[in-house]
Amino acid sequence: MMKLYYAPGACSLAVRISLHEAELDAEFERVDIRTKRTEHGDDYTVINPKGYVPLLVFDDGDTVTENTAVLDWIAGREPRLAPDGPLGRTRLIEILSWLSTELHIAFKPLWHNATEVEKAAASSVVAARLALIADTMRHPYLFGAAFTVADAYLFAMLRWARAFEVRIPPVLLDYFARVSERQTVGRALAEEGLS
Ligand SMILES: N[C@@H](CCC(=O)N[C@@H](CS)C(=O)NCC(=O)O)C(=O)O
Repeated sequence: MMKLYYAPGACSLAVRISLHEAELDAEFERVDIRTKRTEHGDDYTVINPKGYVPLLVFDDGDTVTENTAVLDWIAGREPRLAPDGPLGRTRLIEILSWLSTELHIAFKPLWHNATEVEKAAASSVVAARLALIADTMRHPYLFGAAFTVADAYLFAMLRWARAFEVRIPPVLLDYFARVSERQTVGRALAEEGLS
């Protein structure tokens, strides 16, 4: 069976939600991203030299890292989870790339040992990028009526924005509440011991 290496509440939560949305079975192995040990006591840097979650391992042992690639693979298996239309897959990569290289990266000082000044600066960068997405998103989900893997990624990051008390536009707070109500999201949160 496929295996996802994850850390509770990390960006790998987006992958767990998306696997559930796609009804793909997987096992899940927890990684302590500080000590780089897995729940079975293995050295994670041997399994994934990047040291990051998510890592998806297929039945044949082949692996995929990077949220953009992993989420796009899931959307390839379950096209309902990508926007439709001739540019659907391109639009998906466009937003996943932005979520990863612009939004996700902007949180890094909040997670790590940064000064208060650096954290305040990071918080306003995150807030500005959330405002941009609030202005450009369709409703009720990022691409309109259908929930996609990009929504799972944004949801995981909105959890962090709330925890770090970043300013979140009201439209995204409503969106967060809506996504939270999905059965797959409730299941994923419960599986990671989160509420
Ligand atoms: N470029 C990677 C980044 C993944 C990433 O930042 N993962 C975080 C958790 S959200 C992590 O594993 N951090 C461990 C560390 O910083 O050492 C991706 O897009 O998948």
